Amino acid sequence: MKLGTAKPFPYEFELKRTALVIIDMQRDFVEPGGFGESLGNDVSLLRAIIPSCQAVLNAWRELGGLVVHTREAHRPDLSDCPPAKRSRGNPSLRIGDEGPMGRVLVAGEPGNEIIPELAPRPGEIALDKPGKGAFYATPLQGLLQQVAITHLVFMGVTTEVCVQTSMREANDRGYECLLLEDCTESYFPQFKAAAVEMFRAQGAIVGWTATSAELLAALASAR
Ligand code: C5J
Repeated sequence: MKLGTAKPFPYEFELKRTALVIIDMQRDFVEPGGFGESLGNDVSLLRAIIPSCQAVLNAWRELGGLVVHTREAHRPDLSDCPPAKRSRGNPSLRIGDEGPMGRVLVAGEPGNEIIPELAPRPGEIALDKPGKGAFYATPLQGLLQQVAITHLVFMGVTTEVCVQTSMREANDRGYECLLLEDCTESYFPQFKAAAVEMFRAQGAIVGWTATSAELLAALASAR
């Protein structure tokens, strides 16, 4: 398949060698009343991408493509949360504290679940990651190698934090990465815009960008 209008130049991929990676579409980041909102963020910005993410996920599933979901999640004893990470942010609501949807960024808590609109299905990979990147302290690379994945298509939040870190980690590991611009969002629109420009600058130094419409058209022609 080829996305002829991807930036900065066409992106080619084989579905069986490509995984759709959905970063951290968790209730605590995306839903009103969660951790993200408690930090003063407007979650409606993030909620706006749910329909385009759903459209891509549904089309990907119909073609039998591999799907990877991630959650920013720590063990209940916080042994995988370095003090340097926990001590920053909102001092009155830290990682592991009791928040509006259970303990903040702790595995198994209600706020840590992926939103129901994009909930993982049996057979899909769903990973807890204690860092911002999807590869750090997770089995992701081994799982992708087992099925000979070479290309990754990214969606999720937030663009300049966990999506950016994951895409850069993937790029350094040799994956050909595409970011779907209308399937990723930030609480800070200017940070998203800058991150998107950075990914594709200097001849795709981190990877490519495209819209969900472009990908959906390519997937439809493969049916
Ligand atoms: C943040 C994330 N923003 N998933 N996490 O802390 O981007």
